[in-house]
Amino acid sequence: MPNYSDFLFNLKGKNILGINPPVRDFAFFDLWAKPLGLLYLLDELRALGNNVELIDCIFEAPDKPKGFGRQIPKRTQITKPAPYASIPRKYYHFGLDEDSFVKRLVGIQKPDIILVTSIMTYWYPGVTWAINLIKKVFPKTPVMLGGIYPRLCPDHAELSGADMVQTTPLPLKFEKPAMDLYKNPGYAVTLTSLGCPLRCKYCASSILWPKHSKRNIENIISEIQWQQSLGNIEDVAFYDDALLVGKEKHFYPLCNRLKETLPSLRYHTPNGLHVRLIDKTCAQHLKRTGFKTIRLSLEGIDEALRQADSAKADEISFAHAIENLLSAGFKNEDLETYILIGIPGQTIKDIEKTIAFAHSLGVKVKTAQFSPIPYTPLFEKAAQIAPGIKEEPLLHNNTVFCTYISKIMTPEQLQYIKALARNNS
Ligand code: B12
Ligand code: SF4
Repeated sequence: MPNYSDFLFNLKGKNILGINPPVRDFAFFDLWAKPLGLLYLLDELRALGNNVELIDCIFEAPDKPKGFGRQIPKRTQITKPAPYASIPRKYYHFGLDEDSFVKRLVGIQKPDIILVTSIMTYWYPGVTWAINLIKKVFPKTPVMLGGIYPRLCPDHAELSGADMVQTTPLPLKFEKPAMDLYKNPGYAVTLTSLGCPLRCKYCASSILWPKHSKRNIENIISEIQWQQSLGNIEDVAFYDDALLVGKEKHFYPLCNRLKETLPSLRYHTPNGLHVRLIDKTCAQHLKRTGFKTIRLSLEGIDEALRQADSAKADEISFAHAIENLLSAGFKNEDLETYILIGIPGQTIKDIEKTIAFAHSLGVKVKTAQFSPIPYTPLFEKAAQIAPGIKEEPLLHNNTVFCTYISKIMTPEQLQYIKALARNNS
């Protein structure tokens, strides 16, 4: 498996350009979605004596604000790629268009190497679009592709047009993300821990991060302080998979330091929190520290989910978590839970039951549609229904997998479920 870490960390005195490509998808929401891995990497390469620059195709094309520092990017409707041809939904390019991207490339100091990141596997069309244009402007400059897509689809990513593809984990120091490369970052981002000790059958966390580890608390504090010093920052998003695991030794001391040093910031957990771990003390820490957006992971109370999710939540632990959060001072409208829909074996009745349960506790429901992720046990199960997912990452797309690809439910059933989830009366 190609590993370019020695090559990267021996670079010195070079001009390095980082690229966050546009997203091509049916939908895209900015849930504090910065290219965090690339930003940590650029900061580390700068500390080694290189000059770094960034073109973020998403955040350099803002359309309208979405609250808490976020922006919805500009979108243009484009032709669907062949595997989506029969799907009756509009498909978009989110971010800089071709002219603006080329203009940015042309205006930049000639790079010695270009680093392209990637996030969702099914966002690869934005990656290949960017690499193709980069190659037109800088035909001789080596392009390296990294991020989640080549980690999970290494063979496919070899066809991206990049000269080097990093398919294995890259050891980083995680000092601070290079957020100063943005004119106006809007919000701060952080990762207080890597990976997760649980093993849900639909999740790639343990594949991407085989070991669960926590970062040094003082480093996290200085990293956030530094981002705050860039100006205009009132919000911080945590990207952790398992923020609350080992909470007594890590999360509580971190909360105490955040309250002491950064009391005016609002904190957000766009990834769901483990509800089993939200006891009274934990709920009080979350409230006192200034956590604002609390997303929880109920996922589901049906048998198919029980089998898949390493018992991370059940009715009793979920009800206790809500009670604890409410008595700590959160309002019902602050609390939203993910429920996972469209996993193989789940029925519409199962989903109705989970939604009714969450609503009975006054909690808002956010439906998260299942995306089959390579190397996970549920990927294999999903491949029995939709074998094409093994060859074509576009078919992992959460927006269309459960309806048009696996046909686990009809589009009408999905609309019905979404309406049911929204209707909390
Ligand atoms: C934060 C997060 C989100 C955020 C947004 C993230 C973003 N930036 O856009 C939110 C909450 C919005 C989100 C949403 C979803 N997510 Co998510 N998310 C994550 C999470 C937890 C962390 C990503 C991250 O930033 N990690 C931290 C950084 C440091 O890691 P990294 O970027 O991988 O960087 C490392 C390397 O890749 C490398 N690297 C990065 N770039 C480059 C570039 C070069 C050149 C090189 C050499 C190296 C390199 O360096 C780093 C160190 O090794 C991952 C799981 C995970 N643990 O990684 C899931 C994950 C990416 N999400 C996933 C899923 C399924 C989803 C959802 C579909 C969930 C759902 N069902 O609704 C949604 C879909 C969103 C959408 N619009 O389609 C899946 C992937 C699915 C897929 N098919 O690709 C993951 C892997 C989780 C899982 N369940 O297994 N997500
Ligand atoms: S608890 Fe969350 S991060 Fe951990 S394995 Fe399960 S889904 Fe993945």
